Amino acid sequence: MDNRLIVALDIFDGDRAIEIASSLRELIFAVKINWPIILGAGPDIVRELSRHSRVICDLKLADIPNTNALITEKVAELGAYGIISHVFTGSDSLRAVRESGRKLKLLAVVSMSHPGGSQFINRIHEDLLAAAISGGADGVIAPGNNESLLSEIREMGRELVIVSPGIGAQGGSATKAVMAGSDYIIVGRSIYESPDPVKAVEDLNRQIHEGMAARSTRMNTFS
Ligand code: BMP
Repeated sequence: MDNRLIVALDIFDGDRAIEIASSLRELIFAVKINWPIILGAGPDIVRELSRHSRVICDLKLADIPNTNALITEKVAELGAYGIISHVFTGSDSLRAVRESGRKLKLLAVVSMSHPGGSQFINRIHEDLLAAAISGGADGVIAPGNNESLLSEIREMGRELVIVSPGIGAQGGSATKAVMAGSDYIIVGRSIYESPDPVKAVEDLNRQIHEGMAARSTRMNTFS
């Protein structure tokens, strides 16, 4: 099965996160964790979740190269699969993440899905995309609920892996996002707040596969 769904576990409770990850392991590509669970359950949650799934640490790094490198070193040590970094701080900051976490998949944020995204970041996505590529990113984060921006980013980077949040709670459709260019879909609340997360994931997987069947460009995959 070609799993393209990444589950965002934006919760505090480590045991619940492990329970969700282990129940979904055959159905998803990875889990994505962010500050809520790292602050709620401690950094070892990365190691524990890694027993059940690939783990992408969404720390949205936005610092000078040295600080970014130190954080990345720890994330790699904890056994994560990937890391998410901002790139508006410049290619040198992103390159520090690349060099400190050689084995990590590196995703750079080039545009965002919330309304405030249009205030600054989504206006400079072309420059951010160029900096992401020159900084050594394996893929970029682009909004699944903004199909015109997604298509534009897809057009600018045919070889790019595009990973998209903004589905469900933020209004986007997984099918439409994949048709517009997303290679992987991130979903949080529609899964972890569902009374039946397995069913929620099965429904989303169906929607993603509908998008894949209707898509005109090829799907890119993490190598
Ligand atoms: P939800 O499906 O509950 O809206 O969660 C989306 C997830 O993707 C959250 O973890 C959020 O931090 C992340 N995200 C986002 O929503 N928009 C972006 O532009 C970038 C993100 O990383």
